[in-house]
Amino acid sequence: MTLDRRTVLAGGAAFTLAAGIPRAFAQKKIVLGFSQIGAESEWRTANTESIKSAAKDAGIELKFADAQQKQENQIKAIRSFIAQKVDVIAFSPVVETGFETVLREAKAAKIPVILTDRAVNVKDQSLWVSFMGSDFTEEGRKAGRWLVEKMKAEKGPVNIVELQGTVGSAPAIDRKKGFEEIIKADPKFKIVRSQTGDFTRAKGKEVMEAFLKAEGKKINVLYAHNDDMAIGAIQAIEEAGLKPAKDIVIISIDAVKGAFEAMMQGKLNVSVECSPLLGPQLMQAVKDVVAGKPVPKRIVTEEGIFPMEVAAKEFPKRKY
Ligand code: GZL
Repeated sequence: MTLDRRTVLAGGAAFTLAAGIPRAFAQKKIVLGFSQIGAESEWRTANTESIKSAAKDAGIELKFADAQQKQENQIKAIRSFIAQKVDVIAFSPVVETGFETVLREAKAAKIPVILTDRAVNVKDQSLWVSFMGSDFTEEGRKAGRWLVEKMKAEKGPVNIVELQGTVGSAPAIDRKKGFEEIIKADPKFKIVRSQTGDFTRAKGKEVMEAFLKAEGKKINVLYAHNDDMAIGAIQAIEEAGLKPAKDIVIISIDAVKGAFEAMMQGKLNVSVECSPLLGPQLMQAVKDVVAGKPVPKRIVTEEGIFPMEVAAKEFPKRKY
């Protein structure tokens, strides 16, 4: 058989030689559509950075949409990705419910969906191929266990105010659940006020001001579902003439740089780690899905807890 310079038969498949590179090897770039919640916190900013840099490193074309914390914008973005026939869709659902219809549309279009960071609450688990992110309930339990240990010598009552994350979001629901599961063992712990601060510094400060007006010096502990709300609340506590981390014990979650700075200033007692660095794992999962390889249904990020006593030592090692 003469070798035609343009066509080569190899392994039963025909490759057209173009510019000397067999077409099969000059593969088209994988296109990933990603719908991000917004830019509400340091955590979210670090998460976005991780996803963008990992896509670049992986040679994956990233179509990135910022929903500004609105579910309707996430749904619109997913529909747009479907229309553009991307290879894979990934997103961090701002709340657990309300995505079933658009996920069915993605399934009908044969576009696999990967959940990152937060879960969705759907009956049909085939609507998404993999969910990677933290165990928020365990994060809440870690916060509760730290408080029980911290207060073991206290007779009580220990009055707690709680700044919840975004209403209806997986982290807000599960961090509350995990924390209460632990503290309910001892009746001296009482959550006297609980309200959402929507994961932002501004709202965290505003709600803490209201808590202080209503409860005043009766507050012993603040449990904030993320560091940004805790940092906002610290400002409110100082403006009320109280000493954060001394007059009011403060527990939060994420372990972002701002939390380490607050702990090194002696204004935050502890932060439970919740890693935003999901980019590399996501890109590997995208490549595996496109290649038809199996991908775990659930990928849990391993995380620690950082009390203020270790903050200065740990800070230089932090990646977000
Ligand atoms: C947790 C993530 C939460 C962070 C907040 O994985 O969804 O959203 O705890 C962020 O800081 O806004």
